[in-house]
Amino acid sequence: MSDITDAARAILAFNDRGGYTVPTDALYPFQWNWDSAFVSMGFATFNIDRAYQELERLIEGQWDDGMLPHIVFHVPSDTYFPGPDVWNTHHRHHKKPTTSGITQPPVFGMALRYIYEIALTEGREDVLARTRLLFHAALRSHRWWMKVRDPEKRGLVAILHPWESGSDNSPAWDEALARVSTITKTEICRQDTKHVSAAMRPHHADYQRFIHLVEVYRECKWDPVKQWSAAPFKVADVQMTAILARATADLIWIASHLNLLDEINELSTIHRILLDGLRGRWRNNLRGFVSLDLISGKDIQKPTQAYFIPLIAIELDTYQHEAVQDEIERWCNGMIVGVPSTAPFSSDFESKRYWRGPVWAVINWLIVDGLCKNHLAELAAIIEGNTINAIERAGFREYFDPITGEGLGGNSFSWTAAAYLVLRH
Ligand code: 9YW
Repeated sequence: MSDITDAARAILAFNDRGGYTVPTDALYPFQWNWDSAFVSMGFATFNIDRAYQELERLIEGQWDDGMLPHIVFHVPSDTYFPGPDVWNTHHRHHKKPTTSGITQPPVFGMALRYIYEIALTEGREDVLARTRLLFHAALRSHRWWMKVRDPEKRGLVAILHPWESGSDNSPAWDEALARVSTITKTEICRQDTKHVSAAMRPHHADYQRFIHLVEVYRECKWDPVKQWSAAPFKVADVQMTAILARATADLIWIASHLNLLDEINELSTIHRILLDGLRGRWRNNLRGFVSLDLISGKDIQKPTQAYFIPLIAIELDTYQHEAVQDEIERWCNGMIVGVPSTAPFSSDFESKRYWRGPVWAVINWLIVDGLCKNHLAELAAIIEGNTINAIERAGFREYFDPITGEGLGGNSFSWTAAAYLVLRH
């Protein structure tokens, strides 16, 4: 085992707060939904029990309607804004930890399959009951997605807040977010810029809009039907839909192993609906998949990493196959490390600002996976190698400048450590 693999494991141990992992100390002091799913896969490369525990601690925060919240506030901390008081979702929970009121990409189902497969190869029959319990939690959350976030039955699930996307500050949201008011009742006490340079973080007006959205939904008392009608921001997101579709396929795989026939049927229907929805979002002229702004009714054409995420869920046709390969190569041309989160030729590109150019190891992990699934193994190997090199050169940083390879954002970052462990596995 290399020293760097040791270091990656040490980061997961350092960020362990008792069965769950914070993304990084201080900047993000709670349990984040999709971070934990990635982290559980990192743990699975060396500690199956701890991998299961990560997901078990996450579902402690699951809502009665099935939603898996984006943050679980297990233990109070004043180093992050907005905390539980701003969200004010307490009323939904009895003897459960408080949580935020929105969700994040459902990588959970992908993670569960990944760790279950490793457990099986290790002959760990004892994980069956734990797998079953987590499977049902995931299934409840997928039902929530379909019912609550695709009520108009497009085969695409919608986000009501940029924070749900996981790509919070992406230029993909600029136009839709510009319609949201900057007026807030809550005093905005940003903590992020105390930990990381303001030049790498969202602008103040964006934070005002983020908080305005929280207030709108809080006033709906977090009732999903009321939120759908009141939402001033509503985007059918291809990245989210692709992750949900892929996680659904992974749950079908688990259900087959557990011999859960009704669940296989139910999930297969969901899977078909989502694949149909995704296929309709391909644009030949852009050589990628685009999200749909449900308020303006317009395509979101901004070139971001989301263009390529559907590869994890669908098989490309021959034309798409070549187009995607050329497009990814174009984005990576001249970069020390690709794939940039916004295309370098775009006027929105900023190599150091949060989701507007920098490279995320977990996004590359998804792109590598999607390329392999689509038989583009050579390109996948290049991106994988560059990601590993970036981490080895700059450390386990939150994200990387694609032009210089410099490590940026938070330090000792859990999902970067997990990505390293999985890509090296
Ligand atoms: C924030 C924890 C989270 C990720 C998101 C990322 C960032 C938090 O950090 O959001 O306050 O802006 O955008 O994807 O889950 O790592």
